[in-house]
Amino acid sequence: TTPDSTTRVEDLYPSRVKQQPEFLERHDPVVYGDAQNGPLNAEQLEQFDRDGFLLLPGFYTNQQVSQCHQELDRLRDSEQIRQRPEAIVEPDGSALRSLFAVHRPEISTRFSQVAADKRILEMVMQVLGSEVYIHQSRVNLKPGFAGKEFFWHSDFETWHVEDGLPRMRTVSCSLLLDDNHEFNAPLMLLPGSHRQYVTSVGQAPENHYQSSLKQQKYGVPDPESLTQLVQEYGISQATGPAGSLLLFDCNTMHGSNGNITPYPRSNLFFVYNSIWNQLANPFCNQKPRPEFIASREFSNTMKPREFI
Ligand code: 6CS
Ligand code: FE
Repeated sequence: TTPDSTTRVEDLYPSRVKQQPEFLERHDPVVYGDAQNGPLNAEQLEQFDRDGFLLLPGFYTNQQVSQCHQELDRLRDSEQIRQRPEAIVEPDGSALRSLFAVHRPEISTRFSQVAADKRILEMVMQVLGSEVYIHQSRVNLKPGFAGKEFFWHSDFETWHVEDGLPRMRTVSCSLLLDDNHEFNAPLMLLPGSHRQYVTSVGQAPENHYQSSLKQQKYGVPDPESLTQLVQEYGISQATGPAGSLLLFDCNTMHGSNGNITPYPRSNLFFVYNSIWNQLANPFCNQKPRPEFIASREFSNTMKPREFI
Protein backbone atom coordinates (compact mmCIF):
# COMPACT_ATOMS: atom_id res chain seq x y z
CA THR A 1 0.00 0.00 0.00
CA THR A 2 1.06 3.56 -0.58
CA PRO A 3 0.05 6.61 1.47
CA ASP A 4 -3.10 8.52 0.69
CA SER A 5 -2.34 11.84 -0.98
CA THR A 6 -5.75 13.34 -0.22
CA THR A 7 -5.19 13.64 3.53
CA ARG A 8 -4.41 17.12 4.81
CA VAL A 9 -0.76 17.61 5.52
CA GLU A 10 0.73 19.91 8.12
CA ASP A 11 3.04 22.68 6.85
CA LEU A 12 6.27 22.09 8.77
CA TYR A 13 8.25 24.40 6.49
CA PRO A 14 6.21 27.56 5.86
CA SER A 15 7.93 29.95 3.46
CA ARG A 16 6.98 33.11 1.50
CA VAL A 17 4.49 34.02 4.24
CA LYS A 18 6.33 36.36 6.63
CA GLN A 19 7.81 39.80 6.07
CA GLN A 20 11.22 38.72 7.34
CA PRO A 21 13.32 35.66 6.45
CA GLU A 22 13.93 33.05 9.14
CA PHE A 23 16.17 30.07 9.73
CA LEU A 24 14.06 27.04 10.66
CA GLU A 25 15.24 23.69 11.99
CA ARG A 26 15.11 20.65 9.75
CA HIS A 27 12.52 18.21 11.16
CA ASP A 28 13.51 15.26 9.00
CA PRO A 29 16.45 12.85 8.83
CA VAL A 30 18.98 13.19 6.00
CA VAL A 31 19.89 9.51 5.78
CA TYR A 32 17.04 7.09 6.40
CA GLY A 33 18.84 3.82 5.73
CA ASP A 34 22.09 2.22 6.85
CA ALA A 35 25.31 0.78 5.47
CA GLN A 36 23.97 -2.80 5.58
CA ASN A 37 21.25 -2.05 3.06
CA GLY A 38 22.94 -0.80 -0.08
CA PRO A 39 26.10 -0.03 -2.00
CA LEU A 40 27.20 3.06 -0.01
CA ASN A 41 29.55 2.32 2.87
CA ALA A 42 29.31 3.87 6.34
CA GLU A 43 31.85 6.57 5.49
CA GLN A 44 29.98 7.65 2.36
CA LEU A 45 26.67 7.75 4.22
CA GLU A 46 28.27 9.83 6.97
CA GLN A 47 29.64 12.23 4.39
CA PHE A 48 26.23 12.61 2.76
CA ASP A 49 24.65 13.12 6.17
CA ARG A 50 27.24 15.76 7.15
CA ASP A 51 27.61 17.69 3.88
CA GLY A 52 24.25 17.14 2.21
CA PHE A 53 25.95 15.78 -0.90
CA LEU A 54 28.33 13.11 -2.16
CA LEU A 55 30.37 13.23 -5.37
CA LEU A 56 31.31 9.95 -7.06
CA PRO A 57 34.00 10.66 -9.69
CA GLY A 58 34.04 8.48 -12.79
CA PHE A 59 30.76 6.72 -12.00
CA TYR A 60 30.04 6.11 -15.70
CA THR A 61 32.62 4.98 -18.24
CA ASN A 62 33.64 7.18 -21.18
CA GLN A 63 31.61 4.95 -23.45
CA GLN A 64 28.47 5.32 -21.36
CA VAL A 65 28.99 9.07 -21.20
CA SER A 66 29.44 9.36 -24.94
CA GLN A 67 26.18 7.44 -25.53
CA CYS A 68 24.41 9.87 -23.23
CA HIS A 69 26.06 12.81 -24.95
CA GLN A 70 24.90 11.66 -28.36
CA GLU A 71 21.39 11.47 -26.98
CA LEU A 72 21.71 14.96 -25.55
CA ASP A 73 22.87 16.29 -28.93
CA ARG A 74 19.89 14.68 -30.64
CA LEU A 75 17.46 16.28 -28.19
CA ARG A 76 19.15 19.67 -28.41
CA ASP A 77 19.06 19.72 -32.20
CA SER A 78 15.49 18.52 -32.59
CA GLU A 79 13.00 21.21 -33.61
CA GLN A 80 10.19 18.95 -32.43
CA ILE A 81 11.66 18.74 -28.94
CA ARG A 82 12.16 22.50 -28.81
CA GLN A 83 8.44 23.01 -29.44
CA ARG A 84 7.45 20.91 -26.42
CA PRO A 85 6.39 22.54 -23.13
CA GLU A 86 9.18 20.59 -21.40
CA ALA A 87 11.79 22.65 -23.30
CA ILE A 88 12.91 25.81 -21.48
CA VAL A 89 15.03 28.36 -23.34
CA GLU A 90 17.50 30.86 -21.88
CA PRO A 91 16.11 34.27 -20.75
CA ASP A 92 17.16 35.90 -24.05
CA GLY A 93 15.22 33.22 -25.95
CA SER A 94 18.11 31.68 -27.86
CA ALA A 95 19.73 28.51 -26.57
CA LEU A 96 17.98 25.56 -24.93
CA ARG A 97 18.51 25.90 -21.15
CA SER A 98 16.69 22.84 -19.80
CA LEU A 99 14.60 19.98 -21.02
CA PHE A 100 12.28 18.41 -18.43
CA ALA A 101 10.86 14.88 -18.09
CA VAL A 102 13.84 13.27 -19.84
CA HIS A 103 13.20 10.07 -17.86
CA ARG A 104 10.05 9.51 -19.93
CA PRO A 105 10.62 6.98 -22.73
CA GLU A 106 8.58 9.09 -25.17
CA ILE A 107 11.21 11.81 -24.78
CA SER A 108 14.31 9.65 -24.38
CA THR A 109 14.70 5.89 -24.16
CA ARG A 110 18.35 6.29 -23.24
CA PHE A 111 17.72 8.64 -20.35
CA SER A 112 14.82 6.54 -19.09
CA GLN A 113 17.36 3.72 -18.78
CA VAL A 114 19.76 5.94 -16.85
CA ALA A 115 16.94 6.91 -14.48
CA ALA A 116 16.29 3.25 -13.72
CA ASP A 117 19.98 2.31 -13.45
CA LYS A 118 20.24 -0.19 -10.62
CA ARG A 119 23.58 1.26 -9.46
CA ILE A 120 21.98 4.66 -8.97
CA LEU A 121 18.64 3.48 -7.62
CA GLU A 122 20.16 1.23 -5.00
CA MET A 123 22.11 4.15 -3.53
CA VAL A 124 19.08 6.43 -3.56
CA MET A 125 16.84 3.79 -1.98
CA GLN A 126 19.51 3.20 0.64
CA VAL A 127 19.68 6.89 1.58
CA LEU A 128 15.89 7.31 1.63
CA GLY A 129 15.23 3.92 3.23
CA SER A 130 12.32 3.16 0.94
CA GLU A 131 11.17 2.65 -2.59
CA VAL A 132 11.16 5.75 -4.77
CA TYR A 133 9.51 7.33 -7.78
CA ILE A 134 10.72 10.21 -9.98
CA HIS A 135 9.54 13.60 -8.81
CA GLN A 136 11.30 15.56 -11.55
CA SER A 137 13.94 15.07 -14.20
CA ARG A 138 15.70 17.41 -16.55
CA VAL A 139 18.88 18.02 -18.47
CA ASN A 140 20.54 21.39 -17.91
CA LEU A 141 22.66 22.37 -20.89
CA LYS A 142 24.74 25.40 -19.78
CA PRO A 143 26.09 25.95 -23.31
CA GLY A 144 29.41 27.76 -23.78
CA PHE A 145 29.10 31.58 -23.83
CA ALA A 146 25.28 31.38 -23.57
CA GLY A 147 24.42 29.47 -20.37
CA LYS A 148 23.08 31.85 -17.72
CA GLU A 149 23.32 31.43 -13.95
CA PHE A 150 21.08 29.58 -11.52
CA PHE A 151 20.81 31.76 -8.43
CA TRP A 152 21.30 30.22 -4.96
CA HIS A 153 18.34 28.16 -3.78
CA SER A 154 17.18 25.09 -1.89
CA ASP A 155 15.17 22.91 -4.27
CA PHE A 156 13.05 21.83 -1.32
CA GLU A 157 11.76 25.35 -0.72
CA THR A 158 10.27 25.49 -4.22
CA TRP A 159 9.07 21.88 -4.25
CA HIS A 160 7.43 22.36 -0.85
CA VAL A 161 5.72 25.69 -1.52
CA GLU A 162 4.85 25.29 -5.20
CA ASP A 163 4.44 21.51 -5.51
CA GLY A 164 3.30 20.41 -2.02
CA LEU A 165 6.30 18.18 -1.24
CA PRO A 166 5.58 17.66 2.47
CA ARG A 167 8.86 16.47 4.00
CA MET A 168 12.56 16.26 3.23
CA ARG A 169 12.87 12.71 1.93
CA THR A 170 14.04 13.42 -1.58
CA VAL A 171 17.42 13.01 -3.27
CA SER A 172 18.73 14.58 -6.47
CA CYS A 173 21.21 12.87 -8.74
CA SER A 174 23.26 14.85 -11.19
CA LEU A 175 25.24 13.00 -13.84
CA LEU A 176 27.96 15.18 -15.34
CA LEU A 177 27.83 14.85 -19.13
CA ASP A 178 30.76 17.22 -19.69
CA ASP A 179 33.91 17.81 -17.68
CA ASN A 180 32.94 20.28 -14.95
CA HIS A 181 35.94 22.54 -14.35
CA GLU A 182 36.22 25.33 -11.86
CA PHE A 183 35.81 27.78 -14.76
CA ASN A 184 32.78 26.51 -16.72
CA ALA A 185 30.22 27.30 -14.05
CA PRO A 186 30.01 24.05 -12.09
CA LEU A 187 27.42 23.59 -9.38
CA MET A 188 28.38 25.27 -6.09
CA LEU A 189 27.03 23.83 -2.84
CA LEU A 190 27.16 24.94 0.79
CA PRO A 191 28.16 21.80 2.72
CA GLY A 192 26.02 21.45 5.85
CA SER A 193 23.39 23.96 4.73
CA HIS A 194 20.80 21.17 4.38
CA ARG A 195 20.37 21.17 8.17
CA GLN A 196 18.72 24.57 8.14
CA TYR A 197 15.74 25.79 6.19
CA VAL A 198 15.86 29.39 5.08
CA THR A 199 12.44 30.88 4.44
CA SER A 200 11.91 33.28 1.56
CA VAL A 201 10.05 36.57 1.48
CA GLY A 202 7.49 37.49 -1.15
CA GLN A 203 4.67 35.59 -2.87
CA ALA A 204 5.37 34.43 -6.39
CA PRO A 205 2.94 35.39 -9.16
CA GLU A 206 0.63 32.85 -10.85
CA ASN A 207 2.45 30.48 -13.20
CA HIS A 208 5.72 31.40 -11.57
CA TYR A 209 7.50 28.48 -13.24
CA GLN A 210 7.25 30.16 -16.63
CA SER A 211 9.78 32.75 -15.49
CA SER A 212 11.53 30.96 -12.60
CA LEU A 213 12.90 28.15 -14.76
CA LYS A 214 14.72 30.80 -16.82
CA GLN A 215 15.66 33.06 -13.94
CA GLN A 216 14.43 32.65 -10.39
CA LYS A 217 13.41 35.72 -8.36
CA TYR A 218 11.03 34.25 -5.73
CA GLY A 219 11.79 31.36 -3.43
CA VAL A 220 15.43 32.34 -3.17
CA PRO A 221 17.18 33.42 0.02
CA ASP A 222 17.93 37.07 0.77
CA PRO A 223 21.55 38.35 0.63
CA GLU A 224 21.94 38.57 4.43
CA SER A 225 20.84 34.98 5.07
CA LEU A 226 23.08 33.79 2.22
CA THR A 227 26.07 35.69 3.55
CA GLN A 228 25.52 34.08 6.92
CA LEU A 229 25.25 30.61 5.39
CA VAL A 230 28.38 31.03 3.29
CA GLN A 231 30.33 32.32 6.30
CA GLU A 232 29.19 29.35 8.32
CA TYR A 233 29.60 26.58 5.76
CA GLY A 234 31.88 27.78 2.97
CA ILE A 235 31.42 26.95 -0.72
CA SER A 236 32.23 23.62 -2.39
CA GLN A 237 32.28 23.06 -6.13
CA ALA A 238 31.10 19.85 -7.79
CA THR A 239 33.94 19.61 -10.29
CA GLY A 240 34.96 16.37 -11.94
CA PRO A 241 35.31 14.55 -15.25
CA ALA A 242 32.28 13.73 -17.36
CA GLY A 243 30.67 10.58 -15.97
CA SER A 244 30.93 11.69 -12.35
CA LEU A 245 27.75 11.46 -10.31
CA LEU A 246 26.61 13.90 -7.64
CA LEU A 247 24.00 12.86 -5.08
CA PHE A 248 22.53 15.72 -3.08
CA ASP A 249 19.88 16.28 -0.48
CA CYS A 250 16.79 18.28 -1.48
CA ASN A 251 17.55 21.05 1.02
CA THR A 252 21.24 21.66 0.26
CA MET A 253 21.77 25.29 -0.76
CA HIS A 254 23.25 25.44 -4.27
CA GLY A 255 23.55 27.54 -7.41
CA SER A 256 25.84 28.20 -10.36
CA ASN A 257 27.31 31.08 -12.31
CA GLY A 258 26.82 31.87 -15.98
CA ASN A 259 29.12 30.08 -18.40
CA ILE A 260 31.19 32.55 -20.39
CA THR A 261 33.79 29.95 -21.39
CA PRO A 262 33.64 28.09 -24.72
CA TYR A 263 33.17 24.82 -22.79
CA PRO A 264 29.58 23.59 -22.43
CA ARG A 265 28.63 22.15 -19.06
CA SER A 266 25.62 19.90 -19.40
CA ASN A 267 24.28 17.74 -16.57
CA LEU A 268 21.54 15.16 -16.40
CA PHE A 269 19.38 15.56 -13.32
CA PHE A 270 16.96 13.07 -11.71
CA VAL A 271 15.03 13.71 -8.52
CA TYR A 272 13.89 10.67 -6.58
CA ASN A 273 11.24 10.98 -3.90
CA SER A 274 10.31 8.42 -1.25
CA ILE A 275 6.93 6.78 -1.88
CA TRP A 276 6.13 7.79 1.74
CA ASN A 277 6.47 11.46 0.88
CA GLN A 278 3.90 11.95 -1.87
CA LEU A 279 2.91 15.42 -2.96
CA ALA A 280 0.01 17.11 -1.19
CA ASN A 281 -1.60 20.33 -2.40
CA PRO A 282 0.89 23.16 -2.88
CA PHE A 283 1.62 25.05 0.37
CA CYS A 284 0.75 28.31 -1.36
CA ASN A 285 -2.69 29.22 -2.62
CA GLN A 286 -2.00 28.34 -6.23
CA LYS A 287 -2.68 25.52 -8.57
CA PRO A 288 -0.10 22.74 -8.81
CA ARG A 289 2.67 23.08 -11.39
CA PRO A 290 2.47 20.85 -14.47
CA GLU A 291 3.18 17.14 -14.26
CA PHE A 292 6.43 17.48 -16.22
CA ILE A 293 7.88 19.64 -13.41
CA ALA A 294 6.36 17.87 -10.40
CA SER A 295 5.08 14.38 -11.04
CA ARG A 296 1.99 13.07 -9.27
CA GLU A 297 2.30 9.61 -10.79
CA PHE A 298 3.21 8.18 -7.40
CA SER A 299 2.49 4.64 -8.41
CA ASN A 300 5.34 4.69 -10.94
CA THR A 301 7.67 3.09 -8.42
CA MET A 302 11.12 2.75 -9.90
CA LYS A 303 12.21 -0.81 -10.64
CA PRO A 304 16.02 -1.11 -10.67
CA ARG A 305 17.38 -2.30 -14.02
CA GLU A 306 20.82 -3.22 -15.26
CA PHE A 307 22.17 -0.31 -17.34
CA ILE A 308 23.96 -1.39 -20.51
O1 6CS B 1 11.73 24.84 -9.93
C1 6CS B 1 12.26 23.75 -9.90
O2 6CS B 1 11.63 22.74 -9.60
C2 6CS B 1 13.70 23.64 -10.25
N1 6CS B 1 14.43 24.83 -10.17
C3 6CS B 1 15.68 24.90 -9.87
C4 6CS B 1 16.44 26.14 -10.06
N2 6CS B 1 16.34 23.82 -9.40
C5 6CS B 1 15.62 22.64 -9.06
C6 6CS B 1 14.41 22.39 -9.84
O3 6CS B 1 14.77 21.68 -11.00
FE1 FE C 1 18.29 23.37 -7.99
